[in-house]
Amino acid sequence: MFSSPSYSLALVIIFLALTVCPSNAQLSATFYSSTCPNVSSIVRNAVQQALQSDPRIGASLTRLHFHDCFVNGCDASVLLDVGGNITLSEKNAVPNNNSARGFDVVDNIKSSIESSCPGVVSCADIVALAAEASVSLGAGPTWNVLLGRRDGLTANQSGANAAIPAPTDSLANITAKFAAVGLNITDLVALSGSHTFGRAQCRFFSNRLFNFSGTGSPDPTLDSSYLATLQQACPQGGNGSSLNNLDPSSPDTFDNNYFSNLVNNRGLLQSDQELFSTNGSATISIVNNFSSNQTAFFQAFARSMINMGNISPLTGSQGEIRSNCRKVNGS
Ligand code: HEM
Ligand SMILES: *[C@@H]1O[C@H](CO)[C@@H](O)[C@H](O)[C@H]1NC(C)=O
Ligand SMILES: *[C@@H]1O[C@H](CO)[C@@H](O)[C@H](O)[C@H]1NC(C)=O
Ligand SMILES: *[C@@H]1O[C@H](CO)[C@@H](O)[C@H](O)[C@H]1NC(C)=O
Ligand SMILES: *[C@@H]1O[C@H](CO)[C@@H](O)[C@H](O)[C@H]1NC(C)=O
Ligand SMILES: *[C@@H]1O[C@H](CO)[C@@H](O)[C@H](O)[C@H]1NC(C)=O
Ligand SMILES: *[C@@H]1O[C@H](CO)[C@@H](O)[C@H](O)[C@H]1NC(C)=O
Ligand SMILES: *[C@@H]1O[C@H](CO)[C@@H](O)[C@H](O)[C@H]1NC(C)=O
Ligand SMILES: *[C@@H]1O[C@H](CO)[C@@H](O)[C@H](O)[C@H]1NC(C)=O
Ligand SMILES: *[C@@H]1O[C@H](CO)[C@@H](O)[C@H](O)[C@H]1NC(C)=O
Ligand SMILES: *[C@@H]1O[C@H](CO)[C@@H](O)[C@H](O)[C@H]1NC(C)=O
Ligand SMILES: CC(=O)N[C@H]1CO[C@H](CO)[C@@H](O)[C@@H]1O
Repeated sequence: MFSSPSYSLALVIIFLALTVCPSNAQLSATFYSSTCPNVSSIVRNAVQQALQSDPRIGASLTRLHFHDCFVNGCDASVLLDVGGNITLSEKNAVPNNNSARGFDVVDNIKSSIESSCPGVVSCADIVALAAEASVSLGAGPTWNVLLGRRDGLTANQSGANAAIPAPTDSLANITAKFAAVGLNITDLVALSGSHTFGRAQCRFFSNRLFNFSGTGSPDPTLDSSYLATLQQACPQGGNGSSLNNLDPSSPDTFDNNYFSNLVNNRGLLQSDQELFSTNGSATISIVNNFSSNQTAFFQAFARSMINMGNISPLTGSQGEIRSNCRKVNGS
């Protein structure tokens, strides 16, 4: 029975299914080595050029990859505009509306890639490559970006509202949102280190400054001189869109100062400070490690970016390669 032809045939079919079935395909660092060998340098050059007129853009592109991957996987769903079948875009979801940026730079990168290697590189891979280039050009770590993602055909606005953590979420809530996409607290702490560059609008942390959780007082975990600075920058009734450096000590550099800030009670967002100030939390020792050892942070960050980039990619014949990152093909 074990040597019957039908049993052997079944084994061959199972083997073929495991080998070629698209849903089992893995991302690979060499995915474009024959179809677009220069893709990484095209992306890197475009990001470098964009940084010359906008020193914040690297941070914005890094955040786009996060907001893409947490919603229906890393499928460039965050890039889709309203139009065709897309009625509720992720761009208009609460975490992104008037906040996510870098879409025009992604378009520029896409058009340079199309002129070298038309129709082969996905928008989801462009965002992953742009995040790595941004961190690396900001003096942070480098890593080999795994590639081969394909672009989704849908956007999920309610999913974006539910899955992307809010800055006022408790640490337990944020930990649960990371766990929901297969990321643990080491990933959470390392990836939160992205807040070593970029800006945040007053409206995302003003709840901490005057009447925190209805207590009538500011967030007690906020250093008093930093509090005074922030109260001045973001007065009650002031402009909630005013921008503040997430890491005032080195606003555009990717380093481990974010973690020293946390240890000094100078985290900007509630979600940042919670990593260090939640009594008894296992995140505290990870913050201490990264604040005292930038090499450890860089190593963990690179690994966690790869973990995040692996969230439910579309591969093989799933999805498509968009020709315009803002639209599903044919719409
Ligand atoms: C842990 C939960 C997180 C929360 C609650 C959170 C929340 C926020 C908020 C509210 C802002 C300010 C946006 C604005 O003012 O328009 C921001 C900025 C930013 N976030 Fe996060 N974030 C989190 C994790 C992450 C992760 C995992 C990454 C990347 C891997 C990331 C990368 C960034 C970057 C680079 C910026 C600056 C963007 C810019 O200047 O355009 N964040 N984040
Ligand atoms: C790759 O692109 C860079 C800059 O865009 C260029 O300097 C280099 O010559 C290109 N290499 C190839 C093999 O096309
Ligand atoms: C997004 O922000 C604009 C203001 O720029 C506002 O008019 C619109 O209602 C917001 N969209 C959603 C879905 O909240
Ligand atoms: C939208 O995103 C949410 C949260 O990640 C998820 O639970 C839901 O299945 C997604 N919906 C679709 C239609 O993909
Ligand atoms: C998180 O996952 C990584 C693997 O990516 C593992 O090395 C690490 O020990 C895990 N951390 C925790 C706190 O479980
Ligand atoms: C703080 O907020 C609470 C509830 O939102 C409110 O009842 C209280 O009056 C506020 N206190 C001050 C000093 O504004
Ligand atoms: C609020 O601040 C933003 C960002 O600095 C600026 O673009 C906007 O014009 C300001 N709005 C008002 C009403 O001052
Ligand atoms: C955490 O512990 C410190 C010192 O024991 C205490 O002052 C603080 O109130 C506690 N914080 C919370 C949120 O329980
Ligand atoms: C810093 O972290 C790196 C990487 O994890 C490790 O090899 C090194 O021993 C650490 N340095 C110190 C002083 O702990
Ligand atoms: C610090 O972090 C690095 C990188 O994740 C890890 O290898 C090392 O074991 C950690 N060290 C301590 C003391 O937690
Ligand atoms: C739009 O949705 C309809 C119905 O679900 C589908 O038949 C059509 O192929 C979709 N169009 C595009 C461009 O995705
Ligand atoms: C661990 C956890 O997920 N806690 C809470 C997150 O927030 C919702 C409300 O938005 C609570 O119902 C959860 O229990």
